[in-house]
Amino acid sequence: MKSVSAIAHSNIALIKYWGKADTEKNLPATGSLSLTLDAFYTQTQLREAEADRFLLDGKEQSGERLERVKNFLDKARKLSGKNIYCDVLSKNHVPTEAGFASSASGFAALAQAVNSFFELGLAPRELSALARQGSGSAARSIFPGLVKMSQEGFAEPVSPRPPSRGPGYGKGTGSRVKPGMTTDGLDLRLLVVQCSAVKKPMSSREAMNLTTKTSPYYSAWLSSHQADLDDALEAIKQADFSKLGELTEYSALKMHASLMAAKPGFWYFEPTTIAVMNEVRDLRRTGLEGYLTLDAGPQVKVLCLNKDAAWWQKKLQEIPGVLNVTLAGPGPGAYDL
Ligand code: 2P0
Repeated sequence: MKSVSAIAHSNIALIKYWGKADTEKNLPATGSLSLTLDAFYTQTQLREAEADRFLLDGKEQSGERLERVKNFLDKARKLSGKNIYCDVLSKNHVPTEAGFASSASGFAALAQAVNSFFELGLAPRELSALARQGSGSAARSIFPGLVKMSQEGFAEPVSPRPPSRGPGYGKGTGSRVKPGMTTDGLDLRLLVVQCSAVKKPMSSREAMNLTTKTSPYYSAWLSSHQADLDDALEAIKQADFSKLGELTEYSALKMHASLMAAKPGFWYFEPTTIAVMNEVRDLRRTGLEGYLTLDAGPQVKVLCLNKDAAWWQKKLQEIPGVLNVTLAGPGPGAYDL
C-alpha cells in the first residue's frame, strides 16, 4: 500500500498577511514576509485508503478541519487524474490553535506529501501556490529562512539558494539550513512567549474576513502595506536589524488595530499579552534590541539577534503570567522523509 511522509516547519510573518483578494482561490490581498522556524513543525503521512480520513495527533477529525483536508486532496486528485483516497496522519510539533500558525506547517506538509503521493511533479513555486489553497501562510512554509509571498499567491525565498540534497536531508524544496544561513547577514531569532493556554476564540480566517468586510481601517491597511514590505526587504538587504524590527512591530500592531476597528471589534490579547507587550518596550528602552509581533492568538513573539537571544529569553521568562518561552531560529523548507 502506497505511503509517503513529509515535514514542514511553521513560519511567523514579520510583515503580515491579513485579508484576501479572492476567497475562492484563497489569494491574499497583499504580499507578506516571514521567517520559517526550526522549533515548530508538522509531520504528515499519506497512506492509501478506501476513503479520506484525517487524524491529527492520533485523533480522527471531522467537520471543517476534515472538509479542508478533503478539499485539498480533491485538488490533487483533479491535478493528477488519480482517483486515490487516503488517510492523512498528521503530528503537530506546534501547539495547535493558540496562535502558533499550525495551519502553515500543516498545509505545507500536506502539499509536500501530496506532491509525492500523487506524483504531481510540482516545481517549488507551484507547490507553494498549491499549499496556499489550503492556507495562505502555508505557501511560505515551503521555503527556508526568510521568505516573501507575493499577491499572485506563491512564496519564494528572499535570497534564493540551490536546495541541499545532502544525506539525511530528504528530497525537499528548501535546504535544511543552519541558523543564520538564510537571513542575509542578520542572525535572527524569534522567542515565542506563551501568554495563555486558552483555545483560539476566533479563527484567523474568520477574523480576517470580519476585518475585510467591516473595518474602516482595512483600506488603510491595504494602501500602506506595500511600503512596509518594500522597506522590510530593503532593511534585510542592508542587514539593518533596527529597521526590520520596527517594521515588524508596526505591521503586527496595524493588523490588530484593523481587527479592533471591525464591527464588532475583536482582539486576541489576554492580560499577560499586554504585560509582555509593555515589558518588551521597556526592556528595549533600557536594555537590548528586540521587537514584538502578534498573530491570531494571545502569544507574543519577540524578534531579536542571536547574540541577544539568551538575555531576552531570561527577561521574558521572568514576566508574571508567562507560561513558557521557546527560542526559535531559521528553519528548513518542506521536505520528504
Ligand atoms: C500571517 N496570519 O501573515 C497572518 C498574520 C495570522 C496573522 O496567515 O485563511 O491560516 O488559511 O489563508 O494563513 C494565518 O492565517 O489563513 C495568517 P487562511 P491563515 O501569518
